[in-house]
Amino acid sequence: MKTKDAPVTKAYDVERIRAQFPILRELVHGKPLVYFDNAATSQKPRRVIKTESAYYATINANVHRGVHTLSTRATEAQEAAREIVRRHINAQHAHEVIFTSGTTASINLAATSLGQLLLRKGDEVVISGMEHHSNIVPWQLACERYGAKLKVIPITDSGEWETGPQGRKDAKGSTEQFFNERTRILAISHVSNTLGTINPVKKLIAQAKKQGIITVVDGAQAIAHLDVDVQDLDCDLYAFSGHKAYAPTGTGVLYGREELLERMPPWQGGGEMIETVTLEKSTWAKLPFKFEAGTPHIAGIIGLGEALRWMEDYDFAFAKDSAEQGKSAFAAHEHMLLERATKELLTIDGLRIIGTAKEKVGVISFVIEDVHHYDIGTLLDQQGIAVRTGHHCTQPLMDRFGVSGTTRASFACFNTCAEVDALVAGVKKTLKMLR
Ligand code: 7TS
Repeated sequence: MKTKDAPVTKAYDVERIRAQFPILRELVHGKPLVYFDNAATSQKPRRVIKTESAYYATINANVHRGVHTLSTRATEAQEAAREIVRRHINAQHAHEVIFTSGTTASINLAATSLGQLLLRKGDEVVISGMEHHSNIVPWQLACERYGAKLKVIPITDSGEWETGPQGRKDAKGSTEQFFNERTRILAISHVSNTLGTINPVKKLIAQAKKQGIITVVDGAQAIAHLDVDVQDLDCDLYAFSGHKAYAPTGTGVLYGREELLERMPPWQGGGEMIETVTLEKSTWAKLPFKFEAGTPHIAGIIGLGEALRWMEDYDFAFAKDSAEQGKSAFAAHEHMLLERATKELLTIDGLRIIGTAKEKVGVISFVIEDVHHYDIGTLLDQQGIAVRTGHHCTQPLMDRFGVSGTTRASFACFNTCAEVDALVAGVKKTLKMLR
């Protein structure tokens, strides 16, 4: 599809980016694919696909257990990927990076292990009302097991925490009413998958830390759009999925501060995670292996490393020597798409955007009076446009806004203005058919 993009920065060339994603040449129902479901999973650049395939073609072997050459090469490639992740999120040590199958597994690890370490009857865990089910249910399970309580930060009409500068404060203007002497854990998303809100996590983490509360960040929607720096955020744990950041599915990370990870008990037992095993008792391997039982997704992990390197090569935020250093070209481009989509969609009669926070990534959720989101999604698909419809695994948030679901378009670095225009035209056409 020909695009009308003006470069966002002097060097941003969306066609050059698009050329690297083979799937963008696919037709859907005879139409060029317009892929706006990046919050569910992003598409993969050729470099990542090639890296994963090259692993199987040239060095496939199990890691850490073998003396043979292939095993050594596979181990070195996997550990190189760990170092890339460390650098990308600015962790202090590579052994603070634990590989998992995704954000869901990372948060289940955190909730299971932290639950055992910290939670006692009457303790409290604080989450927010915009969490993905993956950052609700594991904490519910942990609370149930230890007799702890879940407390929830409410959400404003614009889709922000009601603790922020715009939100309701207590009499002293403080946000600390959510924390008390029984609060043990704060678990919050960096970016909302449904609303696109970028949450002021750093500020809340600082408040939690003052009270000795352990902080867990769900970074699933942040990793592809923000320059994540775990030391700057000062969080204890940070979870993300590789597949939302141009990497293979089945990959993810739980970053943890060394001192906390040392204290946390393992959550799954098996090979790799032990130091010694007798039939009476086992002892645990050093970090990070204590948390990595079983054979990992080696090809995917190596692909994850390549995806992060690919982002570092193409996104100025990571171009350490560039004049554009610190500015994310991807984020700026996606923001431009968001503004265009917001402006144009709002011209449609009866359309309401759910999530109007000031700070947003390129995610736009909307509902249209008297029209079911499922019908919109199905008819857009007929036009080659992939959007997601439904509750987006945020049912409590849907309840908060009094809707059963939304239609959601989520942008990535390869999307174009022409595609946004196609979405708007597609929604208008859909409404003509339905109304
Ligand atoms: N947390 C957030 C904020 C998410 O957006 C998702 C996935 C997860 C956790 C779970 O990630 P996973 O990789 O373990 O599945 N979000 C979405 C979505 O918005 N549409 O499909 C999956």
